[in-house]
Amino acid sequence: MKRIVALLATCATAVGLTALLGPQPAAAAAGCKVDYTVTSQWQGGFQAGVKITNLGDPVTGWTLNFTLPDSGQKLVQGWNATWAQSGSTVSAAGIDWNRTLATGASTDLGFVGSFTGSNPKPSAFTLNGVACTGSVEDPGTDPNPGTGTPVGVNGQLHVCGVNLCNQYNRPIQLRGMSTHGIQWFSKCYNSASLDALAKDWKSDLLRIAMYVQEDGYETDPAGFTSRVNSLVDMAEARGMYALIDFHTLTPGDPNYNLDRAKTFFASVAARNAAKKNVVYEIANEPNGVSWTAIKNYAEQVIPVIRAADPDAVIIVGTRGWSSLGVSDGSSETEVVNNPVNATNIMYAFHFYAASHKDNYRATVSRAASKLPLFVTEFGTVSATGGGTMDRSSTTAWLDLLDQLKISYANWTYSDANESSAALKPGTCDGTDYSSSGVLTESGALIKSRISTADSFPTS
Ligand code: IDC
Repeated sequence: MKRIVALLATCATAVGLTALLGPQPAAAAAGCKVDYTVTSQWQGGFQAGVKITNLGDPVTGWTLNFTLPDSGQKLVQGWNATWAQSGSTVSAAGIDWNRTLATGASTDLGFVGSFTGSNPKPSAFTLNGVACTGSVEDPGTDPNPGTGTPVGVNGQLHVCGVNLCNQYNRPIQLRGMSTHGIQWFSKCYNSASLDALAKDWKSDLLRIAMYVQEDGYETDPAGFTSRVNSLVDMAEARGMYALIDFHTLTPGDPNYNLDRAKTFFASVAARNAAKKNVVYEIANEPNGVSWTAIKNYAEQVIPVIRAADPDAVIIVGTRGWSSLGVSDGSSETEVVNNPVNATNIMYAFHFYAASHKDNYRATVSRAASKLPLFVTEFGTVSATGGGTMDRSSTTAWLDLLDQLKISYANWTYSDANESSAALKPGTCDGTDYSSSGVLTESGALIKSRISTADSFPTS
């Protein structure tokens, strides 16, 4: 087939082609649509999303080409494809998990570019040499709208490349909420509140924050293990993923809790091994401790989980309160250069939008093409969990995470008397979790982001 295509190309102007080659199969239908969006722009630079939709016959490999405007635009770095620039032409070639595109299928790429002067849209988008002039009505991503929960649609998750992938081996983003410390706010996690989370918020996941210290697990291991398990079941019954968060915080060295972690994870992994909705987060926020020490902890806890539950995704906290080291003056390179020796794992990144801004976002943009990242905790406020909500920083963050398909959980689905809480104080003493009146400013913003339709690929 390749040979014929090459020949056709060479002989494109020749007459009598049919006579030359004999009867031809009908030419493959081709066509494509490109949605190009500048998702953020700053002095001299910008980030763009490029969504390709294949409107022709299925392809098993593709290259997208486009022309940068004559304004000093340059490709700096791209993701979800192999990117190159030659002169003003940029090419992006499909990679292992997205090189097959069925008819109507889409894939999202993105890149960071630099520019001088103005920043117009690139032109002449082609897919495998065919101009992407197609248009489609909003394709709608769920073929059976209203049916299927996040777990029902996506099934057992795994890590593929730098992405979280579903049972169809396609990258997905999960958007959801974290509990507050279950030792303090257990009254907030009941049938009514979890129904609201699944149905009204359309949350894909519940992160179960089990503090180890601060009156948490260490005071009653059996009791907290059983409380976590029952929340896993409640999430499962509603089709939500459950992130089991071993919420270490103070002391910051996870090795302080190594024996407890082994005991806890051996138990929850054995008990939940057959479930498809469980993801393990082995250390919330290591701090004041080196990456080497965190890695050493991870390499002792991960095998304990694997022995009982071999196929689950496991998330490893990172240095500097899960900032990939940035809050400790380091960067993601310490992880890239010395990754945890295990497969099917991701790395945690946390941010608080009022405290962590452009340099943290730049880190995530860079790291996302090298490391599988999961934002297992973030706040719309300052790192204290209080203060004023930062709407613009939160929006910039969530746009970035959507673009990169990075999953996230917001701190917190609780009625704590602090601005990071999504529910107003006193809500959990009542029965209404659904009306807009129970939402804080942060809750309203986050619910509006989480409750939009998911676009989980199903083939
Ligand atoms: C905060 C809670 C607050 C509690 C404090 C100490 O919001 O009510 O008193 O912990 O336990 C984190 C941590 C998370 C923090 C949160 C806000 O993972 O436990 O919760 N935060 O400070 N990292 C950065 C911020």
